[in-house]
Amino acid sequence: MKCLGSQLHSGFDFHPGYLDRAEQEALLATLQPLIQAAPFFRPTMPKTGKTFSVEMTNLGSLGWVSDREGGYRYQATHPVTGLPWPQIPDMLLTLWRQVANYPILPEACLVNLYRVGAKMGLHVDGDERDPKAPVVSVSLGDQAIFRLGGPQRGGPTTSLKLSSGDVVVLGGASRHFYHGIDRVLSGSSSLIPGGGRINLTMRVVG
Ligand code: MD6
Ligand code: FE
Repeated sequence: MKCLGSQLHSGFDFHPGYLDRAEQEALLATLQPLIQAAPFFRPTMPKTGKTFSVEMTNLGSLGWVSDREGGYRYQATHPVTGLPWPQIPDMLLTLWRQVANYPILPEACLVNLYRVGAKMGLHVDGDERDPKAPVVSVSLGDQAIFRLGGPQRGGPTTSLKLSSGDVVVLGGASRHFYHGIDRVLSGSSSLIPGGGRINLTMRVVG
């Protein structure tokens, strides 16, 4: 466990190399048929309808989606196929039990796919009702520059390079800190066929 300077005792945990290469390959192999059943889609922004550069899908009883008409929300079905999301695999629930330090299991696992040029602007994960539950994030594939700020937009930020197998926990106060992905270092990992980065974020929706 490592804390970052100003985020000390904020509930932010960083576990570099939490999954070794064999575990990363096993997790990716487990994900492949689930992603085939619930293909990546490209969400759009509320109101503007601008498309995200990140492609997304979900696992669990609820999944996070966004579109111009409905805005940010959780729903039980895939917006394109109309089918329920595949279950969160045991491997991920086991990881949650190991690092989340929280008695309730996540209902939602958002799967983000970053191909060349994709990034994610600074945001707070704010669509969940349980404010005490942490968000647990697992990174696979290419390295990414993760930016972590504080509770207010425009405050100081710290950058952190996330590599394949790294796990981040946003708990406590950091649960509501601004964060985003500035860029992905294309070609930095051989894990994902076709290249890119997958990030899994498990959440208790409440
Ligand atoms: C990403 N992660 O790593 C984006 N959210 O691709 C997130 O937005 C995130 O890493 C909540 C908690 C941890 C995270
Ligand atoms: Fe987030």
